[in-house]
Amino acid sequence: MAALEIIGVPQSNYVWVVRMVCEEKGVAYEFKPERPHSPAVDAIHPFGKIPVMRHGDVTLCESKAIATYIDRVFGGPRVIPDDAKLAAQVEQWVSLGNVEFDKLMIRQYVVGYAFPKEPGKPDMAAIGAAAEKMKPQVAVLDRAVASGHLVGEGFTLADINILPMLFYVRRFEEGKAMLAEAKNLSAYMERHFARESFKRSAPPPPPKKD
Ligand SMILES: N[C@@H](CCC(=O)N[C@@H](CS)C(=O)NCC(=O)O)C(=O)O
Repeated sequence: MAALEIIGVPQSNYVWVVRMVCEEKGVAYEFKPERPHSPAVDAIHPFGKIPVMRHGDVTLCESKAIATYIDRVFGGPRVIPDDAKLAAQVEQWVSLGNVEFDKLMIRQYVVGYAFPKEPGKPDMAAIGAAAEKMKPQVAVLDRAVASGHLVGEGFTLADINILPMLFYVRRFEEGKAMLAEAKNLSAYMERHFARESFKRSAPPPPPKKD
């Protein structure tokens, strides 16, 4: 069988998701670190975003599509259940993750800190406003993971999709405080951040500042 290639920088939460799917299922893959809009990415994604995937003559973009392909084509535990209701619930949480949580938690809050428009000067007013808006989202997730998983009785793509976002939010002051107060979510993070699949697909730690 042709090699499975996952393309994109490891720091991207969505690249992390598809790599974690591979690790969770025990699927071997070649990781090709490429930035958004590089020629290798532009050749597959119409808007140059990461991750993208190549498997023989199959190329794909969009993390959900890539994860679904890997789940169906390769062996290992299913991350999207066969059961129609559970599969639809996974779809629902992945969609909420990508349309609601990522937009606020990553694109506004985390990116506000990590990539400020003026280097070294994060816009604290915008970050504070994003943090306020995150509170109801955190409350929703805290209720949703009371059983230990977002969907059904098992670990699914719904969980894989949200874990890298929570990891990044917890790196910054307001996010850390908010998540510490969410007791179900704290227990959920402790449990799943310890998974081998999460650790093996994690980005390298950022360089230490002097
Ligand atoms: N819906 C896409 C989102 C991908 C995405 O936003 N990737 C970011 C990195 S985490 C990116 O490539 N950003 C570059 C850009 O927006 O130009 C997916 O699920 O794969």
